[in-house]
Amino acid sequence: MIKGGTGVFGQYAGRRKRFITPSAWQPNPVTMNRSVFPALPFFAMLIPGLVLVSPAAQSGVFAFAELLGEPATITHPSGYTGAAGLLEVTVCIDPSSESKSELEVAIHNSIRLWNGLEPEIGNATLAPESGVPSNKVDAESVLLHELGHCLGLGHPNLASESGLSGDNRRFAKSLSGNGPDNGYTLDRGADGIIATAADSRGNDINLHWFRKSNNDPFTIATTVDATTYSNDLADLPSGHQFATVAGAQVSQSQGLERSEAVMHQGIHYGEKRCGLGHDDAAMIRLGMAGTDRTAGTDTDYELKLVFVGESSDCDINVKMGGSSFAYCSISGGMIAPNHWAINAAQIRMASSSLINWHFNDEREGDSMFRDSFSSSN
Ligand SMILES: [Ca+2]
Ligand SMILES: [Ca+2]
Ligand SMILES: [Ca+2]
Ligand SMILES: [Zn+2]
Repeated sequence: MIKGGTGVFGQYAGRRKRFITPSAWQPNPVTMNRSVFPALPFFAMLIPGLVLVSPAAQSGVFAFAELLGEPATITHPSGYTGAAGLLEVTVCIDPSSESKSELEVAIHNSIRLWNGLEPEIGNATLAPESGVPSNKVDAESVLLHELGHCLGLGHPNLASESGLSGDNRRFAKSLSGNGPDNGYTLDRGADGIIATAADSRGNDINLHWFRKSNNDPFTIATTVDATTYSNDLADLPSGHQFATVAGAQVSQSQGLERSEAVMHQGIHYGEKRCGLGHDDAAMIRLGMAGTDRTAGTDTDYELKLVFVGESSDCDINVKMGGSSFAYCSISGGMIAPNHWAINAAQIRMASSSLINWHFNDEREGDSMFRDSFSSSN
């Protein structure tokens, strides 16, 4: 859908790509504000068998950076205009959704995590440790990921939209580069491990923001802004060749408990991501540093997601039902050079008749609240 007279519109889902770029489009931030609506449905394909046969398969990136071909892009949640303050983002369940009471628990728990911004090591567990049956997909983990897209985050890994398959989707998100090496350059480097600092990526153009001091996405800087994070490879620590991705295999290669960025595409049957990764929290905080990319100034915002209830009139509307596995369809406008804000976001998750969803019936945080009352006698 293109709204307005001029616009850039793009849609990609898996291997099918379609781009329409009206010739009238000009990169002018003043006039683009209202008229530019890139819409990117993101989704993780789940192929039964592939996931089960390869259970080991599958900081951060902003939505629109790849579509626009512009590494400097930072995408903010709905409502941010460049002014300081509390940014409330509303979340609704569409009245026509399936499994509304189950989704409400998943939304409650996911909002708690995105609002908390408390990264965890060991956040990605597999069955049986996860508590998710090995023949089911954890709806809450998928919703948590899709909410991240709705807030402006992309995949830190090349993912399905690269057109690549299998393990190659785990390399760090990049543009493929032009010239003689115009495809993705997928050399694992001396360590043989995908998506590490030793990767040799030829002319691929990095889109993955990393912590300048250590290029370690399983850590986070005290202050997150453009003084501490970059996606310019020239800012990597000495000896590093590319951005390290917060993928499960990389975490285990570092001797950590299994950890993976929530925004890393690809989830397995029986897997649960029960907390944010450091990379996820860092990307939200980088956005919160605002249009000047400097923390502690009058462009900074605090992000607060708020659950409203049953409606289709929120900043983010969630609906279960339909045939695609899961995606968040977003549109946005430019608010400043290289800064975009989402202006509409819809999450769609497949019908329970197609995906064997697991629903967590525990509202996190509530039990602790009740305990604090009972302990007072
Ligand atoms: Ca490597
Ligand atoms: Ca290349
Ligand atoms: Ca700022
Ligand atoms: Zn995704």
